[in-house]
Amino acid sequence: MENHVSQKLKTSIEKIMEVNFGNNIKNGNKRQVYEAVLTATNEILAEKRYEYSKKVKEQEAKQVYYMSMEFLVGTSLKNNLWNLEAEDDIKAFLAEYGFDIEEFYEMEPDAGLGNGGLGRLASCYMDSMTTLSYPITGFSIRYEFGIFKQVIIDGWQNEFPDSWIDQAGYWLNPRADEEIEVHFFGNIKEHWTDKGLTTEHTDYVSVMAKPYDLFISGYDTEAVNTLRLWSAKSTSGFNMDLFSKGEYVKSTENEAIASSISKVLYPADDKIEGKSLRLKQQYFFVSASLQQITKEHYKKYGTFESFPDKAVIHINDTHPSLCVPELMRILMDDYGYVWDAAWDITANSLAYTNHTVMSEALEKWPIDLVKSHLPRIYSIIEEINRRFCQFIYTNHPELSASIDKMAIISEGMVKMANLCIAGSYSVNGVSKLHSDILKTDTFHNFNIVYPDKFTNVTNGITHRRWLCQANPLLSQLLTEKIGGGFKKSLSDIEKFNEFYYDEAVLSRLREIKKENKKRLADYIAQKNGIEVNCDSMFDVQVKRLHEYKRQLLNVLQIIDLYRKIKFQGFRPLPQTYIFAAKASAGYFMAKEIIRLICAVSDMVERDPDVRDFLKVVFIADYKVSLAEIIIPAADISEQISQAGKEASGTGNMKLMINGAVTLGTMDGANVEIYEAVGPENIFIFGLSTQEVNDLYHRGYRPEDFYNANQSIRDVLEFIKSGGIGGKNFDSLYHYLMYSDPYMNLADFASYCDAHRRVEEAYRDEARFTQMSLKNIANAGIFASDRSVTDYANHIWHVKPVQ
Ligand code: 26W
Repeated sequence: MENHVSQKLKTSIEKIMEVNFGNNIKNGNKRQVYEAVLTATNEILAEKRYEYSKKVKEQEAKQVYYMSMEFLVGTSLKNNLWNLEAEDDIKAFLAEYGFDIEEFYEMEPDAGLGNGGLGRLASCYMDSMTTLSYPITGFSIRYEFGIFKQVIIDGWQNEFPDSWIDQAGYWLNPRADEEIEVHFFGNIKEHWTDKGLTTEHTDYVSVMAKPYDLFISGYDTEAVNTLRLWSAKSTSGFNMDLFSKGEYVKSTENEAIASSISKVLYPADDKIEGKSLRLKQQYFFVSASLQQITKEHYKKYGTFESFPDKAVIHINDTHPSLCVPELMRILMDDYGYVWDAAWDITANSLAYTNHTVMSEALEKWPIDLVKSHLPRIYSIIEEINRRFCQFIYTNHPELSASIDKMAIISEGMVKMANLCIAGSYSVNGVSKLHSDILKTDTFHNFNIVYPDKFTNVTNGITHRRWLCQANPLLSQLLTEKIGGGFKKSLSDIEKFNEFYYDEAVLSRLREIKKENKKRLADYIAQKNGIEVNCDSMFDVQVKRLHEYKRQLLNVLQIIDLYRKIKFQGFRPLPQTYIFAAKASAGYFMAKEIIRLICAVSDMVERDPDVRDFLKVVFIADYKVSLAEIIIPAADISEQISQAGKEASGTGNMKLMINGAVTLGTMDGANVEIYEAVGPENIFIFGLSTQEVNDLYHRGYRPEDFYNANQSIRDVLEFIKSGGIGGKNFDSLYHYLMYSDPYMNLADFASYCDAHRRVEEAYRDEARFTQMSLKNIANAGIFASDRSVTDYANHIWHVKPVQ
């Protein structure tokens, strides 16, 4: 029976064809009907949004405000139609007029408003919060250009602008009626009034923040939440005087300066870019969002005493950490609260999640930069720091020696993580191991001062996108065998364990994996011109390119295997190594590693002695929609970061639920995957976090491992001698021989041994399929539905609004 949403959608599509194009679906062209379908779907969400937000207001429900510089949304049409349970109906409706919905899915560009894990996690959480009917609003920036398009030319990464709005802007609902002004630069003047010392901000430069709302759908719920994206524009706009004086460029200068704030996403992932524009971006969306949130709260409740009971502001890593001083500024300067009252409200309304322990990613801003760009904010940070240091000296004199490490302002820098910890009531990591490292290492002094603040919420993924929509064949088999309940609550998927010995199910799983491999093989043939063997084992490593994620270790093992096949008559089972990864634009070593992977791929492709056993493919321009094609086709999930470096990982969870078996170190959430599937359904190798720390302290010398291992010597000398297609990789040879900071050589032998164990397991088809089934059936806890419920119950203390 067709659901009423589908009916409304069809009517609306026809209406839009008439109104927007003076046409009808019968005679409309693909572009027109594409636009009508997206616009109609957006309208349905807008109506549901209106109803739901009314209910939230009526029930005076506590709301979550999720502050993030990144939301890696991907495409939205398929997800929204699937969540609205209208996909099949609309597919059939369009087919009646000769339109293939799959073509519309391909026409929609990804909304790539993020770099990697942190941004995608935020989007998975928006889907889960909405499906579970929790009221949440996401806040970020409407970047005109998202994450760059990656084009590989002669093995070298080139970046091109990603103009996504033209084709996907239909999801963005402009709200000019809710524009907000944000102030930069200028001076602060303090004067005593009858109300005490007040601070005035003068000679500031104003930027107008214009909101665009992206509606977030959920599955089987009345709820629709909002992701509000701020766009920057000048308050003074075009300068007619200058123009009439012929100063054409100068006349548009203000607009250019203002709009540059929301022009482009910084492509840095795990490495800070201390650029002033990045600081302006952070303050811009934080100030606009907090001004809106406080204005709405005050209009409704007339006081901020109740603020911590009605709102929680979540800081997604340190990038929105200016929430701490900005909320203080608003409460004191705009609403006249005294310091202590303002601090009490602030520190009880903010919660912070850390996503990395990489020192180069822990943001610090030069004092002068903050002082010049945000004078009022800096004066408040100074006072927060003064009171914090006082508190430490008084209450924890034993920590006075490490005040420089704990202080918010020290060594000429403003340390954003310390500001977040001092100004939030909750600090959590994103996997058990990571949260332990935060407490025992990264923030151990703070854990002494605030033991109750530190908790853990292990990451999760929305299985509706990453299983049901990306792998419909597997989703169908699960529905047949265990019912459809798992779509709403993934804990049901555990029932699939009952089919561990069911031959029919096991062979169906193999067929499904083969189908998904064919789909990926077609993509690779089209994009890379490489024919991959779908009967070979697909070994996949897809994630941002970073030294600590050790794509280099993966390619070193491949070179070793290549040499064993070519020179030692080794005849392994056919295997295909698939890589996809973007490197931050200025990250030379990461780009060199991409160049090596591409060179190995070419070398193998040109080698008749080897290419029937081995294929290596680097698929360019990794993004959400590409991950949705690669992940369902994977047999092996490479999660090989140096232990202690990957905070959690979420790709590991996506690959697991699609039946890939993990080959990994005991790092991040791999440890919890190991606990979920048991030692016989995962391949673990390498040094543990403790062993890594011990080796560091003993002094790690990569050449010791070179001297002790013939294969390492063979592989490195092969690289040095131009063995890889005659190309020069001296920089990587020296990097491995004389620094190798992430211990690729120390874990090489154990890693190669693990690969031999993988091959042996994969040869036993029935056994391997059972391992695959175990990974699917035990993925329930890695649902982002479980993660957000943990946040809701243990950190945010919010209830669903039915
Ligand atoms: C300042 C530049 C910058 C930009 C982004 C520094 C750090 C980041 C992010 C924190 C990097 C990131 O995405 N971290 C990843 O977050 C995921 C979600 O929690 C984790 O699963 C990954 O392990 C972690 O690397």
